[in-house]
Amino acid sequence: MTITITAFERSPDGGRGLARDTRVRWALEEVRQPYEVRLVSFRALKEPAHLALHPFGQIPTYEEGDLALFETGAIVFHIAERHAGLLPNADPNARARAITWMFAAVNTVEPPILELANAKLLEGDKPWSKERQHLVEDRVRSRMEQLSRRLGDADWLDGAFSAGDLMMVSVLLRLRSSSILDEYPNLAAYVARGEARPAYKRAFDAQLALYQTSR
Ligand code: GTB
Repeated sequence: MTITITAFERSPDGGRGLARDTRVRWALEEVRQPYEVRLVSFRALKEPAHLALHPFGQIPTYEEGDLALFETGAIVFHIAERHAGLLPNADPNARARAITWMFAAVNTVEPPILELANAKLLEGDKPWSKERQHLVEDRVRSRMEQLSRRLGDADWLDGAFSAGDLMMVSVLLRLRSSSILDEYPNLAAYVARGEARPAYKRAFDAQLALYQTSR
């Protein structure tokens, strides 16, 4: 059955892979599933046809036959459940821990990182923005400190690479534009390991090519 995902018609990040379709593409590449991409304009995101797929009017969505999903955590989990390669199969406890890391990525680590991006993008011109930005950066650092301590000198968060790492690296990539990631060399190396995976490279190149050809 054909898998179709949605992505921005014009990516505001210019194809740097920061829009959330990249993590879905990455998961599909890891499990070697072909997919098609439907590009959606900002206006079309809020129109009924897209809202029927995604109640919050966002990308990405995932369609496969009768199934339509939104939320990257749920989409990547679905892909990982259906295809071998992203979740441990033999050990149910290891599988549960990998899923836990997926939730940790979107529930615990992503919120302060998003807050930082919003503080810069949406509030940068406010008179109080500098002061607030320090507070927000400290909240990010606090999470990075904890994650860095847990990762230690391991390659991945819990044994072999899993959907938990895919989600966590995807979330951390958003920190690239600040210097915070480099304050934690093991996390910077962790992100680089994720980006070096052939599946990530294919996903990144695919979204970049799309952006370049859609300009
Ligand atoms: N929790 C949802 C998920 O994980 O699927 C969040 C989805 C989401 O935020 N989608 C964004 C969107 O559709 C695109 S990725 N926004 C349009 C809207 O809400 O109207 C967020 C994003 C956008 C741009 C950059 N960038 O330019 O760097 C990075 C990330």
